[in-house]
Amino acid sequence: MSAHLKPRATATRDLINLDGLWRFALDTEAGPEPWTGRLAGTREAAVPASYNDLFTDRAVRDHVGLVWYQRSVRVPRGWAGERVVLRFEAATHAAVVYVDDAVVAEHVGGYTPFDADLTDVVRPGEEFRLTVGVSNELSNVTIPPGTVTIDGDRKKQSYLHDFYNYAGLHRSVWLHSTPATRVDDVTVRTRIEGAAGLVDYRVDTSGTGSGTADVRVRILDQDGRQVAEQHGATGTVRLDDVHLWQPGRGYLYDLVAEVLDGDAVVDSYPVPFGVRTVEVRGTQLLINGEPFYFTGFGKHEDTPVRGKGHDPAYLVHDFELLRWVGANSFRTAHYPYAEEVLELADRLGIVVIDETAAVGINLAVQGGLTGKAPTPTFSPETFNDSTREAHAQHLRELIARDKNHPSVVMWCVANEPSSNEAGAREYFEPLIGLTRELDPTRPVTIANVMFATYSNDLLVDLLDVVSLNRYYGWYLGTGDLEAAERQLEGELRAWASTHGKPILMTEYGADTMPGLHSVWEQPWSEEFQSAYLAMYHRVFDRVPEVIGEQVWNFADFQTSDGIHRVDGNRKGVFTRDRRPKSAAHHLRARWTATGTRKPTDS
Ligand code: BDP
Repeated sequence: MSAHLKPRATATRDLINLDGLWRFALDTEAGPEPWTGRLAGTREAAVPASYNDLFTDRAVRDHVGLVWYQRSVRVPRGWAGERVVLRFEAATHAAVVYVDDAVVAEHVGGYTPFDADLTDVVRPGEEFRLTVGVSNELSNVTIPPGTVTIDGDRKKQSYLHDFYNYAGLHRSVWLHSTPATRVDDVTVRTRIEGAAGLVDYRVDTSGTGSGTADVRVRILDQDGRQVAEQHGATGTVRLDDVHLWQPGRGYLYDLVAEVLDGDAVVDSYPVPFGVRTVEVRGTQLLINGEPFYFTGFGKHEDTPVRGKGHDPAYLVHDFELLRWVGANSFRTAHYPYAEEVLELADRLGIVVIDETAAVGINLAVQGGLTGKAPTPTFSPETFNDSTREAHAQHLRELIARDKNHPSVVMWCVANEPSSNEAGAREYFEPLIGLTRELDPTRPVTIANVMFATYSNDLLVDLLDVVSLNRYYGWYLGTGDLEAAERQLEGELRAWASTHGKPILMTEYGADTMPGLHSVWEQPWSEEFQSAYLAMYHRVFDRVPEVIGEQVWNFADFQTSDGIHRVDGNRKGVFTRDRRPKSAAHHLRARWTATGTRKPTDS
């Protein structure tokens, strides 16, 4: 069952967090039907965390297939008559959930939440055995894709993305109650009219039988003072003298959606929201009518030991480093991040480009790197209608979860697909259309790969912003920043003059070993990284259509093993443990002066 509202404790809802240590076993050790009893073995795994780096056993790290998590859960006595729901914020990449001996949920997609309604299978006051099988297997019809091969008695997995395929229960697990008659979903969209904010809202309810429930919405300001109240499941609330949500100043209101039975409040659920607009006009992206210049990074959810497990300490520290370095934005490369990340971005006013997990819809890159004739990316045997349907479902779940976050200003439908290849348009046009249908308020983009040029890209006219990932001076012409400067400028100007759209640099960067220095600015040295970034910045400042710069990457991150990687990808401006390389100081000087306006704009 897909999920909309994040579980919260409210006057009408209780919430229990199930994080901690769970029993853990690989499918190869767990025996048949491991959900029917206590899991074999003595391993315990932390939730939330990737399981891969927790243990010293390589068989766990490299495991391909299912792993099992288990714990017992007691339903509170007081929940009689309530709906009882289990919520997984993320199980990467697919999960099957058992309560005692029965399947209660299955979900595919590693970065979006899902629910299991347990109302009819558990009893208040009693304990149940919760067992979850989590699979890390990827295929041509999963998002992201991958390939599993059999090598003797082992399964091996390869994939087309440049980050380690961490898996497991990466985010919190909750047990919560809701009233039977309840708020199911809330959608908030905002407009600005002079000094007023217009809040268009829609509240979906369930369990109200054939009668229509009375819905009330109350708007509270950041100090908790009620500033508006209105009845009706849909409507528009006007907020005079509104406090706008601004980059760097994340003012939030709460929309409290209530289901009433006479005077009694049957259910109550608050949705934080900000009043702001986003619009692409000409070659600019406007937030609240003002041109916005993006500074920041493509990030990853990646930390030592935890892998992709959500960690509130790293969240706070990463945002603190963003502030320190003067960044005003980031892209959730290459998958939706934990919702807590967006909530903090909402509060702090950090601007987010929200990306799907569709990374690696591209067989041309692999062909190019191995010298073999490329396999077509879009074909019945490779990425096909079923892949596109999985991608569509992923978009539905992403937009359902993130639609109300003011920090999110743009959807990124994919990273570096083969958008110059036959079939790209047939694959992507319906997905871009679906994104716009699900959310007509935000611009849509795709992070473009270098092989898809201003003259052969098949998707650019469908998108609002041209987002480019480019590595002149690194993958192309390594070390020759003079040539790179000419090529980069030439390409940016060609996109600008051919397509007349705003251009956002969503990736540019160079692998850098911290502590390696060179008076000649040699590749891999800290000096080279700074010189490389400075060169890109000179070019951005000369090309008026460039609306922002997001360095690849915020921090070093783990990848699969390979001759191009030294314990992972080293393009971080910070190391994996978040220490600055010297380029951080270059960025800090530029971005603290930039704020939200392009350095060349006065
Ligand atoms: C880009 C990808 C990104 C990689 C980066 C790199 O979008 O995921 O990590 O290249 O090679 O093509 O560092």
